[in-house]
Amino acid sequence: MEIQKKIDKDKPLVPTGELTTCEATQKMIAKGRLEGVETAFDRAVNMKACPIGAESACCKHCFMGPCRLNAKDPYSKVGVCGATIDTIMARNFARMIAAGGAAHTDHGMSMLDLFREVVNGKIKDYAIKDIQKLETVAQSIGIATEGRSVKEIATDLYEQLESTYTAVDGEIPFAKRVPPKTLETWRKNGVVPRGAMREIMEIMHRSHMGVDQDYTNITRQCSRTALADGWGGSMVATEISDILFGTPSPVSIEVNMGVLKEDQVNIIIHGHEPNLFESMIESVNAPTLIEAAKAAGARGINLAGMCCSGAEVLVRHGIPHAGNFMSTEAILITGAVDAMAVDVQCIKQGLVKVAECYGTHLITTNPRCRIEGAVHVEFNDHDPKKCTDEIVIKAISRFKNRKAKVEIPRNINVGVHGFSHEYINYMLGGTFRGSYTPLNDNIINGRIRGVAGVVGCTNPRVKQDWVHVELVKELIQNDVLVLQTGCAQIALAKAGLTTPEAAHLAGPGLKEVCETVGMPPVLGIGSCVDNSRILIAAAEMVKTGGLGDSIADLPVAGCAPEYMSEKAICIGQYFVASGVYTVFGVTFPIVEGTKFHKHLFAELETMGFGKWGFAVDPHDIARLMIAHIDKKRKALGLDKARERILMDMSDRRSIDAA
Ligand code: SF4
Ligand code: MSK
Repeated sequence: MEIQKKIDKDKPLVPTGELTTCEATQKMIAKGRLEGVETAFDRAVNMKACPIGAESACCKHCFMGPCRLNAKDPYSKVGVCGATIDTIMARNFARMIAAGGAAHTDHGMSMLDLFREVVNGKIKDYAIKDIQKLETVAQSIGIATEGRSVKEIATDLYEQLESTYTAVDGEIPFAKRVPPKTLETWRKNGVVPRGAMREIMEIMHRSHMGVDQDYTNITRQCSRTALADGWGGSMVATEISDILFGTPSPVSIEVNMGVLKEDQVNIIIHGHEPNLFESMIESVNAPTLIEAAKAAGARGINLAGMCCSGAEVLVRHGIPHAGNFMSTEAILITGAVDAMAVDVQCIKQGLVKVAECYGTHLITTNPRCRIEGAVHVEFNDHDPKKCTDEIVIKAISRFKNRKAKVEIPRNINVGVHGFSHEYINYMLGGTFRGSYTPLNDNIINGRIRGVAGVVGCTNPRVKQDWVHVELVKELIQNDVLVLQTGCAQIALAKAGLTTPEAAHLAGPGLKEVCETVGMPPVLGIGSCVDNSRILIAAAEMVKTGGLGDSIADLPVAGCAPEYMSEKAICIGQYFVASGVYTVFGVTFPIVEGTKFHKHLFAELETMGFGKWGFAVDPHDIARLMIAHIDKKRKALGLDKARERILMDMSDRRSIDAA
């Protein structure tokens, strides 16, 4: 085994229990340290965040700079060009949104390219799996379905949805799904998106040196670009993936590193786009490849997902999920992973070194994402199994020649995930009267206090999973129903909170609802592009009635307590622009007390949008979210004031023991 020799054995290391609450990850960090293998956890300790960059008080948009302002005294200086702290921070924020939105919309466009080629018959390895969903999506944007063939409907749908990306003028197709009063706010403020390409191009232009230097005007384009992601690129990705691969409904899945099997060929898929994984499922089930694995001495081929690739397929096929973002290096330290195939987004370059140490094949598959030192086997939708078969063959050869010591943590947890908007509708109302009325009724009668979206990544700057779990425990104990996407839901699944049995941890009202319906108090609904499902659910709550006229009226709040990516900033901004109070943890890339900060954290709400919030401690985050939910309940005339239940130590112990 090639050792990285990066770990300085004489330097005291942070105890693993302070880095993560995930036991399996703790064990693997410790094993890695003994074997001289470094992970992002140790790098984060050694790489202190730059305090000026952390608050976005620097600019390198031209070569008269780079310019650094003083975050402690933000109005004491301006850049060489005269740019103020507000301009600099707003431009940096805009570019984060451009990058995050580009990632989601490019993913969505890839799904739409695939859909087009399936519809016109040029791709035969995939087919339209959910015709009912095809019809519903088509109807939602005014496409006639009655008496028309699947091909006719799908062709029209493709043509309309293409404008989500390419329209140079007008409004994106899914603007038709936005509640009228929310749409009115967008129109009044000039933020209804045109095609994503136009919005991303404009935001890059505006944030160039010497263009937009009014932070309120830059924020307007931030909202427009982010909405082109949430109600555009991401929503198309979700809807087309459902049409092609099936709309999720709840399945019981196993999570955590214990899903690896020592006597089998282990293959991990990590990234975001579902097509690679869908083809891999076929490859690992091919009799010839199973035979080849057996001939190599394995009992079979074991496929698991990580990060959002894992979240996509666990909700459609019940494929086990081996861990979230911060566990991707750690799992390689088990020595049991024979191949890790990746596509796009959230793939740490550090994986290459760790994979090398354990002889694991790290395989890139997407032309957008090659990594120096990784093997590239290109995935092509026209012949997908050529790539996935080759990955399996490489994994089998590594199994046959395994040299690394294998140590698989025994940790396995079970969760029930896959609560698509469609399933929530059915679950609450039944086949013949599927609707959100029972949800709204239970919010109105106070059994459910409100709804929270707790989403996003894990980040080595905070203890992995801890903030997610503590926050969600407190929310459900206060009768707040929690919806989850991305890596967040894996943190909660590992803590056992995504099963119907976890209802006993909820407050009395939410518990009663969960027990009646048989649902968990924490609903895992998909990957990070599937935050669009939360937008659809919010729109449906408004449409159902009794909770106000716009998304901004709803007793809901959002949070990404351990976020790390620019995509998360873009998601946050599209929730804020849609009317949702959205709290971020870890750090916030803006200097507090500045005009731009006040604009994002207060003024946007007075304009009819939501607003941003920030806190690091999970209980502070819960306090902010619950206070906001209560404020909205009060405005709707729903409430006598209710007390927020604070967990004392004995409560926490009883939850931990559960
Ligand atoms: Fe400095 Fe202005 Fe150039 Fe930014 S745009 S680097 S603030 S001179
Ligand atoms: S994978 S963006 S770490 S949720 Fe979507 Fe997880 Fe965040 Fe990546």
